[in-house]
Amino acid sequence: YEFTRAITRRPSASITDGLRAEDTGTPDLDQMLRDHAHYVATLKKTGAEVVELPPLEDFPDAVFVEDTALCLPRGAVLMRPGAPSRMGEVAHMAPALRDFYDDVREIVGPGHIEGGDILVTGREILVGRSDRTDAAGVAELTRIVSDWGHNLREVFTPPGVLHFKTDCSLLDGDTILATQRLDASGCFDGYRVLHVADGEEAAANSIRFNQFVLMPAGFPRTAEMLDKAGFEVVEINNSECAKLDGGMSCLSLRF
Ligand code: CIR
Repeated sequence: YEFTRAITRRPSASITDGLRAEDTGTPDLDQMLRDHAHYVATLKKTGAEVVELPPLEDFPDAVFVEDTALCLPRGAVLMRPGAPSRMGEVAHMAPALRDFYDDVREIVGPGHIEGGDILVTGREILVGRSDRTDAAGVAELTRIVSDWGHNLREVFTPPGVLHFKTDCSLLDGDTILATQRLDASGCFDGYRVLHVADGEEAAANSIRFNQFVLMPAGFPRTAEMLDKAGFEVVEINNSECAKLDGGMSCLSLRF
């Protein structure tokens, strides 16, 4: 959770065509741009260098950069999204990663894996199988990260939940914020787990970035719980990304 850099991408007008499980309204670009600017400014406030890549009109979901790569201390891995419309985003991310990493590897398939299903903790890498991430994708990533000395553990994203990190986030090396439904699967046994408040499940897609916990706004009981637990919470409006099943983690690659 201590980072010196992040990569983001500005939302494009095509976000109105972004993928969503359920139609809850058309995202508003101006509002999303304001929220995105607040997000980027918050990351920068920690002293981190934040790369802001230009919008990609041809890829409506490209603002959700997290799904295109995994950034680790010794190298980065380009993902192979399970959503066909998102596959082409990866090639647009590759040059930005090569600016920072000498070792950039790639999931070549046939499996699929998206960054939203990967949680890196202080002791291991958890990967949740989901509609976007399959066994072959997990197996290919396992081979790559074991070269860099990481243990990877395959777990499962609850049915109906887009990504593993839709329902959890890392608060410190050993502490996880999670929904009850995900924690009930036992995947966090041995960790300290804080639960989001009942009815505030969407608050689980938060991120710890240096001194801050960036949280989607509108979940007051979870925000208060985190505050009492000693975390410095910054609430960021997420109404427009939420219409596309996106939250705080999706909007950046952090390393
Ligand atoms: C999608 O369905 O792929 C996008 N609309 C949302 C991606 C959210 N990404 C994430 O949770 N890491």
